[in-house]
Amino acid sequence: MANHTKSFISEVGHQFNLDGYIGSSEVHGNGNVNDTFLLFCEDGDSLNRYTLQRINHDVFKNPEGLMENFSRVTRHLQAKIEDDGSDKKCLTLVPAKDGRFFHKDSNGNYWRVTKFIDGGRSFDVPEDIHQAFEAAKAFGDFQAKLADLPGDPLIETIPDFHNTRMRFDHFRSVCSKDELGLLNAVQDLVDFAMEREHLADLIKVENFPSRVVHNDTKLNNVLLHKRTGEGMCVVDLDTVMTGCVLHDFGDLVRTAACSALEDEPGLEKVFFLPETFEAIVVGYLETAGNILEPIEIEHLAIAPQIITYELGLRFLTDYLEGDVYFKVKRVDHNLDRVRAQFKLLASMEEHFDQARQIVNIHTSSHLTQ
Ligand code: GN1
Ligand code: MG
Repeated sequence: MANHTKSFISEVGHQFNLDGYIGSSEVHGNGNVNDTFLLFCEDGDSLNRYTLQRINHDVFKNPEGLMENFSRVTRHLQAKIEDDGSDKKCLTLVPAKDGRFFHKDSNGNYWRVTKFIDGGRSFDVPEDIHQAFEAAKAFGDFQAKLADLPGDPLIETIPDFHNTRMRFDHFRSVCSKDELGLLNAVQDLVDFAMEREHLADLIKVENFPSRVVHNDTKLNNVLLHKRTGEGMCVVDLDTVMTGCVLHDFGDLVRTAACSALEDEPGLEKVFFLPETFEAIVVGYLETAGNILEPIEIEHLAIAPQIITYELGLRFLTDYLEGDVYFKVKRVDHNLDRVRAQFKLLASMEEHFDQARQIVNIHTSSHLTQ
């Protein structure tokens, strides 16, 4: 679906209230689900940039409800940022010409536009520990700011998104059918997953405080200030909904306390980084520490293993189903992802005692404050 022509992208862009006219556009980012473009709008002497996204409605079945969440969340965050008088940023929706926050094209695709955030950078792998610390502060701050979101609960943009038990059961059923005959070649990965079934039941959202969380806290979903390195803006709000803070914490650890890319084929390069983990714990507690309950703190050390396992299961399931969900850029891309995630998980398991100690050190002082 990423193959939209430039003229089509311009046509879609024209449905929104942009300042200036669209001079050019380019494909942007490396999301695995939506299609993202940058629009460059010429307005007299100034050049305005916007981000245009097609919402993948095979994945997000209720794009209008999703955009309602998006709008509520960004308005709430914006008001808080203004109250604080801080220089943090939040995504700003640009309305379509009909006043709605999305445009539905003639093919039934849903599009939205946000203002491009200047002055930030995102990283797939952190360059240093400080970046992981800043990202953790930013995601913790995001949760803390949304703790008092008024009104009805947000709609569930993807039901059971982090229901690891359900992900496991689906994986097992796909294995037992093996409709594409791919199972034999990946038996080692299937065995690895089966041996860890107990992880599927350790974090069930219904057993934890129900909060507004991000649910997709990869390191590259936070922009860090280019000059100061500080966390500046949390992006990718499609999965913001009621959930458990541990999935956010865990997913940041998965992507930031890891030595390599999520799909790194050279497995010897993939391992868990305990010092970075510590920086994430400290950064996260600094902003979200006050909202956390003991049951959440008790699961901080295990949470990264759960989410890494869950994502490994999802990638492996997608491989066995014929690459129908995640975008793939090369042959066996999903398999590279599974191997890297399972290698990371094994490395997390080796360091589990150390991770627990790190959490204990920082949370005991936190709890007695
Ligand atoms: C997908 O599209 P992107 O890259 O923001 C996925 C996440 C995964 C991630 C792994 C809606 O996110 O759950 O963690 O890929 N999003 C959805 O890179 O499934
Ligand atoms: Mg995402």
